[in-house]
Amino acid sequence: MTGARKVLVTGGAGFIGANFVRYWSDKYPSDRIVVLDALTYAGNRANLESVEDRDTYRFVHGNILDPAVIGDTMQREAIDTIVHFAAESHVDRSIHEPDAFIQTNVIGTNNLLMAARKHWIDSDSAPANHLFHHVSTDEVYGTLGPGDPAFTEQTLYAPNSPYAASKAASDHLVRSYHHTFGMQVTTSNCSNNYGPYQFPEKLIPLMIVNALTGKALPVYGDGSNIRDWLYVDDHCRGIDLVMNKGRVGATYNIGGNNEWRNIDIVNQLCSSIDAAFAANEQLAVQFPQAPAAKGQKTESLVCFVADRLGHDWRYAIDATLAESELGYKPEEDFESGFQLTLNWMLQNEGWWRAVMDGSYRDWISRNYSAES
Ligand code: NAD
Ligand code: TDX
Repeated sequence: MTGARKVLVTGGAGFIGANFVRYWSDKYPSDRIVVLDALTYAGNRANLESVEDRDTYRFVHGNILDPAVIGDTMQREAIDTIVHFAAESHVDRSIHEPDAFIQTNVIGTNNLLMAARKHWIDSDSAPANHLFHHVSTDEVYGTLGPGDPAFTEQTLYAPNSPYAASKAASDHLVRSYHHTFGMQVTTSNCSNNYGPYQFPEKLIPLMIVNALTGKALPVYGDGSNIRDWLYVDDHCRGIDLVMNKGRVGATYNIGGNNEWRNIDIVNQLCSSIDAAFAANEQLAVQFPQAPAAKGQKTESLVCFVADRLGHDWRYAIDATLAESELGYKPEEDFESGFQLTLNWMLQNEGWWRAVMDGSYRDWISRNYSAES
C-alpha cells in the first residue's frame, strides 16, 4: 500500500504487539496506529509507554469478542489495515482452560474478519486498498522428530494443543475470507519469540525472573524438547516484509534458524546470569535472593518437573520462502538476542514485578487517565 495507512493493531499491549507498535511507529511515522486490546493478564499499557504521547497513536480498551467496539473503531478511524496479534497465547493455560482460547482465537478472529468484510468489501465507502495481516504460529504444524525436515508452508496442519488448534482454526478462517470474499490477507507463522516485554510465564522470562529471585527453574520432562528461537525485533521486521512485499493470500514462515534444547537454554541462561553478577557487584545488592548473589551457581536452582501434557517435542521453521521472495533474514543470533533480553530484564525489574502482581494498572492510571 502507498500513502499513510490507518492501522488497527489488535493485542498491541501484549509482548509481540507492543514491540511491533514501537517498531512500526518508528519506521512509518505518518501512519495512524490504533491499538485495540482487552488488557487481559498478558496485556499491559505500560508496554506502550514510549508511544503513548504520539498524536498518531490511540489506545482503545476493547475486546475482539465485542463486534460493536470493532465496528465502531473501524468506522471512526477509517481503518484500512489490520495486524491481528490478539490471542490467548500460552500453551499451558490452554491445557487447563481451553475455552478462552476458542473464544478469543477463533470467535474473536471471525468477528474481526466479519467487520473487515463489512467495511472493506460490502461498503460503498470502502477504502481504495486494504490488508488483513494475521499473526500465527509454527505450532499449527504439530511436532517434529529428530531427523525431520523443518516446517515449510506446505507442511500439513496437525495442531496438538488446544492453543495450536485454535490458532489453526483462525488461520483457516483468514484463508477462507480471501478465497470466498476476495479479502486481501497475508499470514505469517513464526517460531518461539523472546525479548523485552515478554510476560514471565513463557520459558525465557520465567527462568530469568526465578533465577533472580532464588526460585526453582522448572524444566518439563527431561529438557530435551527443542524450540526454534526468534528475537522479537526480527519477527517485527518479518511481518513488515510480508505486509509490504508478500503476495496477497500467501502464508510465510518466519523463523530464527536457532534450534535449542530447553535444557541447553536454561543452562546458558544460568551461566550468563552468573557472569553478569561476577561483572557487576551491584546486582548482588539488587537481587539478594539470587544464588549468584551468595557465591552459588544459578544452575543449582534447576529442577526437572512433570512433563506438559501432549508436549510437542521439536519445532523448526524453514524460512526459505520469506528469504527468497522477501529478503527476510534474522539479524540477531541467539547469543546476541539473549544478552539483549537478559540486560533488559536486569534493568527493568520494576516492569516485571509490576506486570506479575498487576500493579502496573495503578502506574498507568497515574500516568494516562484517558482510556477510550
Ligand atoms: P501475549 O499473550 O503476550 O499478548 C496477547 C495480547 O492480546 C494481550 O495484550 C492481551 O490483552 C490481548 N488480548 C487477549 N485476548 C483479547 C481479546 N479477546 N480482545 C482483545 N485483546 C485481547 O501474546 P504474544 O506472545 O505477544 O503473541 C501475539 C501473537 O503472536 C498471538 O497471536 C500468538 O499466537 C502469536 N505468536 C506468538 C509467539 C510467541 O512466541 N510468543 C510465537 C508465534 C506466534
Ligand atoms: O516452566 C517452563 N518449563 C519448561 O520446560 C515453561 C513455561 C516451559 N517449558 C518448556 C515447554 C516448551 O518446550 O519450554 C518450551 C517453551 O515453552 P513456552 O515458553 O511455554 O513456549 P511454547 O509452548 O513453545 O509456545 C510458544 O511458542 C509458540 C508461545 O508461547 C506460543 O504463543 C507460540 O505460538
